[in-house]
Formats: sequence, C-alpha cells, structure tokens
Amino acid sequence: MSRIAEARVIATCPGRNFITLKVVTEDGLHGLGDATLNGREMAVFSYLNDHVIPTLIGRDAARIEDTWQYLYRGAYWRRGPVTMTAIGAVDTALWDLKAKAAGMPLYQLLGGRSRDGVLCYGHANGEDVAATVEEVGRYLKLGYKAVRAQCGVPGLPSTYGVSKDKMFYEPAGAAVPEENVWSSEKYLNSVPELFSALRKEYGFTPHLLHDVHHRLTPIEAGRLGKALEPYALFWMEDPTPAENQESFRLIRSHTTTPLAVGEIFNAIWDCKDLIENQLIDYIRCTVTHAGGITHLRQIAALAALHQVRTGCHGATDLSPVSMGAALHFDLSVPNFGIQEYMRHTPETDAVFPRAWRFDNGYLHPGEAPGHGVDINEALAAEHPYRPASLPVNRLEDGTLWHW
Ligand code: KDG
Ligand code: MG
Repeated sequence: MSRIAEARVIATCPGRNFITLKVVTEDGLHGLGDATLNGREMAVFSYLNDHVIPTLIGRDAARIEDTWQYLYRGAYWRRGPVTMTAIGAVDTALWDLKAKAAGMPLYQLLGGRSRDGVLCYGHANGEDVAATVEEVGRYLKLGYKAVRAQCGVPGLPSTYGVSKDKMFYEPAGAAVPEENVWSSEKYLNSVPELFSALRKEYGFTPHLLHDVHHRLTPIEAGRLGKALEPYALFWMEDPTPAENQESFRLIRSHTTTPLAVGEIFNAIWDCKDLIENQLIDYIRCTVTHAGGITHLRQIAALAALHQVRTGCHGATDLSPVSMGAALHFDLSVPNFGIQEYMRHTPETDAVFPRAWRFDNGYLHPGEAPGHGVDINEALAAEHPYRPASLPVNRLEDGTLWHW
C-alpha cells in the first residue's frame, strides 16, 4: 500500500443529499467514506476540505489507527458530530483501501464472519392503526423478520416516522425547517393500541420495533415501556433525550422492554455510562457519525463486556457507502444485534453501485474487495446539492420540543 495522493469531497443529491469522501493513493487505488450529516452537510464538507484533507496528503494510507489518533487527539477540539463524521469518513475510506489492497472483503480484515447474514429491520408506517398493520404485513411478505412500526397519532396533523406520500419515510425537507406539532399525552395513549393490533394479526414470531425519537420524559418512557411489555418488542428506541445518561436508570427501573439508544452519539463517551451500568440493551452508533470502523469497534467491545448488542442506525440519510461499511462490521462483530435498513431511491442506487444485497430478511455485504460500494462521479455531478433540513417540533401551546 502506498501514500495518499489525493482526497476529495463529493456532494450529490440523487433524491436526498449525500457527502462522500474519496481517498486516492499513489498506486491508483481509491477508498470511500460516507460523510453525510443530515441537514448539516456543508459543515462536514468544509471540515474535511479545509481542515482534514491538507493533513492527509502524503500520509501512509496503511496507518489507519495512527491517522484516527491524529485527527481525534491532534485536533485539540475533540468530538462533536461534525468532527466525528469527518473522522468517520476518513477511517472508512482507509479501511476500504486496506481491504482492497489485500484483495479481500473488509469483513475478513475485521476477523471474518461471525454469522451467515445480517438480520435487518425495515420501516413500516401508516396514518392509522389499520394502515400500519397492513404495511407491516407487506414487509413480512417481502421476507423481513423484523419490522419497525410507526403510526399517525389521532389529533396530530403529522408525526415522526409517518410518510407523507407512498414512498418510505424521509424526514429531510425544506431548506428552512418545517415546524411539526407534538403531544406526548396523545402519543402515549395511541402506541399500545398499535402493538396490540400487530400482535393480534401476526402473532409473536416477527420482531417488532418502535422509535420514540427522544420525545418523552424518563417517567413517561417508563410508563410506555411498561404498557408495551405484553407485546414483547425487540426494542423501544430513543425513549428520551440521552444527554443525561443517568436518566435511563429511572426508565430501566420501570420496564423490561429492551432499550436502544445512540444514533446521534458520536463517541464512546456518549454511551460509556449507559453501557457500563447496563441501562440499555442495544447501542445504535454508526460508522458514519461515530468515528468510523475503528471507533465503532471500540464501542462494540465495551458493549460486549456488558451484554449490550449493536443495532446500527441505517436511515436514508446514511448513504449506501455507510451501509456497505456497516454490513462488514455487522457480519464480523461478536455482539451484533440487528441492522436498520431503509431502502434508497433508484437514483441513489445508480450513483452508488454496490456489492451488498437484501435476501429474505438478511443483508449480505458481498465478496468484493473493500466495503464493496463505489461512486459514479459523473452521475453524482448530475444531482447537485440542495439545502434541506430536518423539521423542528413544538408542543400544542407553542413550546419548542425535541424532534
Ligand atoms: O437524520 C435523522 C434520521 O436519521 C432519523 O430521524 C431516523 O430516527 C431515525 C431512525 O431511527 O432511523
Ligand atoms: Mg431513530
């Protein structure tokens, strides 16, 4: 393997925005990393271009760990989503390069297979209980063994996770954030009814998941977890904002519904207390937002000590490059739990040719050297970046709330 000759950041919008880092070595190999931070894309674009790429040129591409330490410790200003997404992109691109140079699929460098396929969950949603039940059935017919179910809340004009059109849910929209209305009281009354209907219709074999999206207080989350116990969820996700890791002790003391947290975490320090105190069951950090394969392996190793399993974030804002890298990690990591999987648009799939595939409820990273995802730069250039933001949330009285 040789030195890094060139690195560039590619912004493209084949239906939604993606930022991709391409690192090219002197011997002509290239590696890719996803650098997409939904709604804050240009912050990472600039961080990479202005502060990271100048330090990469001439560096030995084989020194993945040292490069990680250089970008993390060396920056003085540590952590945060922008910095860690940029580091994650470099790290993923270097692992891709190392595996390509070795002529192996990345999972072989990570210790080889720990399983035959990667269990994934799809996203079903509907305006009301009947529509959501029907949609879950559609996913089960497609072969999914696990489905996340989100449902409209009676009395609220819109809610997180429920599509406005027939396509799967896509939260990023207008350049200036849209404002949604939220009521925890209305939501809390409606969720148990959904899962009761789902278990009645499909029994207890399919795994069912639900995302609260950070909206409840700890005691409300405890109440919801308890109310959902009869329906044996695979997990209840992000019940409350997790800045205060200690608050999960309260939730935990009220419910045995498994808890999943971490899609917005970017470093091991964000989940250290949650993991060490066994306050969660699944850790949802990604390669993209949590410092790449190198750092995610460290988080997973800590989690393994405490019987916490992985459940990597895989919404549409994680590019096919992110999914490619995640699947090699998932296939190899001992304490794997599940992988989130939201399909991308055909335009996105055309821009990012890939080796990974879905088959009967499982994802497979494929046997191509590296992580197996490439970018068609000419096609990417046909889809220029368009500013788009995630919505914000207000309570019915106008108070700003968590989205
Ligand atoms: O960019 C934000 C989305 O990734 C997030 O809202 C999706 O919560 C999400 C999930 O679980 O996929
Ligand atoms: Mg989520």
